[in-house]
Formats: sequence, structure tokens, C-alpha cells
Amino acid sequence: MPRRAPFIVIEGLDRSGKTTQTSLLHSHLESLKISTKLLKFPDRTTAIGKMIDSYLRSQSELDDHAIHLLFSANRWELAPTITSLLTSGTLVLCDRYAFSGIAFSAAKPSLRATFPSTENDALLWCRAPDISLPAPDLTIFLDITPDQAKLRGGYGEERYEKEEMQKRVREVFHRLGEEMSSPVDGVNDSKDKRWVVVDAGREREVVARELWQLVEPLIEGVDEEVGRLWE
Ligand code: Z5A
Repeated sequence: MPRRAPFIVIEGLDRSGKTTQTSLLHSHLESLKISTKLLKFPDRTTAIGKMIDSYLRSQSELDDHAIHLLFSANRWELAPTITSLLTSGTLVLCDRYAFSGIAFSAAKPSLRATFPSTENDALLWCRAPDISLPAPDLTIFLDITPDQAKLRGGYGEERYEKEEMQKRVREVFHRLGEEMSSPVDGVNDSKDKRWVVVDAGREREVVARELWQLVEPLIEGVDEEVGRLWE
């Protein structure tokens, strides 16, 4: 099969610098004349995205299960676009993806309460609607402590920006990362490199350099077909 472009996701806690870093990376890729499309989830411009935006700003209320499914639907709206961009040679750089969807919902007490037997059931329920979405070739998790995040601009403006919630979200993210990095059948294959944790509590430029070291090896393209998440 002909080479296709890579799919790169930047994940992280609130105020970890995802927007800052995706935008720096985007500019750098463009300066190298690498065709790149920058996406951000939630995409607040679509009809579903507008419902999500209103919910996040606390202008409307929705059941926690319903909003979870809307976040996932918002990704499915763009799934065909992601696949066709990648196969036509455009690198896709994405600010948040399905991992945020799982981490933020699975951290909610109400969702955990739906599945009282084990915490894992809540995680599995949260993951289900995102199974089979286009899989990133690389997910970079920008890690920051809630204390560091609180010191950054704009913190506390939206619904989930509460310290207790952020701590739980961080725990779920780390759990997802471990799962993504676990060797399949004990074999250490390329899956090991699909989730990388980066310390985002450092200077912007230092973080940007580390991101570039991770992304640069992928810019020549990928030989495999676009994968499917959790399949
Ligand atoms: N959510 C969900 O529940 N389910 C889902 O499926 C998805 C999302 C996809 C909105 O996301 C909410 O939706 C989010 C998760 C939930 N929860 N909350 N709250 P969003 O991505 O639209 O918004 P956000 O998480 O609040 O992120 P943000 O505003 O995009 O923050 P950021 O991108 O990580 O950080 P930033 O804007 O680049 O930087 C924040 C500030 O820190 C800013 O003043 C920067 O100048 C500063 N900054 C950045 N880097 C540095 C460094 N290195 N040092 C010092 N200061 C820095």
C-alpha cells in the first residue's frame, strides 16, 4: 500500500498547554511545507458541537451518559474526514481525542455509580462508543499536576475545572496510557511508542522541542493502513 500521512494526537489535562503546543507544532510543520490539518475536539462548530459548547459553559444541562455519547458522536462526525486526509497525504494533528472522552466521563461520580460492581465497567462503557474510530499513530500526553495547572491563565472558567475532578481525570488518563503502552501477548512491538507522556510543567520551548523529537520520525509517512481504535 502507498504511504499515508501520520495521525498525531495531543492529549492532556486542562491548561497543560495542548492548544499552545499543537499550534507551535502546526506552524513548524507548515514551515517545513508538510501538508497538515489541525483539528480540535470538541469541535464546537457542528450542530452536536454547539450542544457540547453550551453544556461546557453551563448554559444547559444534560445527563452525564448523554453528554458522553455526544462527545463521541462529535468525533464520529469527523472520522471519515480524518481517514481521507491521512490517505491523501495530509498529516492530521489533533488537540484532544477519545482518551479525553473516556477520562472525563469515567472520572464522574455519577457514571461510576451506574456501574457499582467494578470501576472497570464504567471505563469499558465509556470506551465503547469510540471503538473503531481512526487510531492515532502517536498520542502525546501532556502531563501536569493540578497545582501547576491552577497557576495558568483561564483556569476554573468551565465546568470540569475543579481540582478534585482534575485529579480523578489524571488517574484515568494514566490508566489509559498504561493500557495503550502494554505489550500485546508479551511482545514489545511498535504499540509501545503509541502513547508517550511528556512533562508539560516546563518552559513552552522545552516542551515543544521534546514534541518535535517524537513527531519528526513520523513525517516521512506510515506504511500501515489507518488503524482502528481498540480493535
Ligand atoms: N472533554 C470531554 O469531557 N470529553 C471529550 O470527549 C472531550 C473533551 C474531547 C473542553 O476542552 C472540555 O471538554 C475539557 C475536556 C472536555 N474539560 N475541561 N474543562 P477544551 O480542549 O476545549 O478546553 P480545555 O481543556 O479547557 O483546554 P484548553 O483551554 O484548550 O487548555 P490547553 O489547550 O491545555 O492549554 P493552553 O490554552 O495551551 O494553555 C493554557 C494557559 O497556560 C495559557 O494561558 C497559556 O499561555 C499557558 N501556558 C501554556 N503552556 C505553558 C507553559 N509551558 N508554561 C506556562 N504557561 C503555559
